Amino acid sequence: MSGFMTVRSWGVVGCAALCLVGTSLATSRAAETERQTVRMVFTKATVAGIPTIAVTNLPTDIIARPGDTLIVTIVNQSPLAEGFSIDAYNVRAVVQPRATGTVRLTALRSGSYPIYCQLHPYSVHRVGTLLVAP
Ligand SMILES: [Cu+2]
Repeated sequence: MSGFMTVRSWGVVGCAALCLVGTSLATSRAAETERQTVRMVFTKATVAGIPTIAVTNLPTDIIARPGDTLIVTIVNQSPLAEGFSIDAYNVRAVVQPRATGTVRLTALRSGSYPIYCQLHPYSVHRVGTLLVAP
């Protein structure tokens, strides 16, 4: 990224050629390791007079860049074991109640991938997204 900024700082002289060089440098950046922490937050709610629970991953969505490695630390604040799945990367973790787990994804590919709990997929969770974009 710093190479791109250096090229851009030369000004508008020869902008077309320089911008092409700058774009090339920007897209060929070295892969990095990105870290994200997701907290699984447990709440009690009442729906139509019926006590129920909800578990929300915060942040719900994760954004990362292609080619990078992503390390996600999952802090489970729920009194239940919770799952953390991303099918496209064969991630299917289970984090015990009040515990912390880690998943590692390498060579990220552009696209959007659902993040969900495989233990309670249809009831108490809101599905999130891993967005991989330049
Ligand atoms: Cu769950």
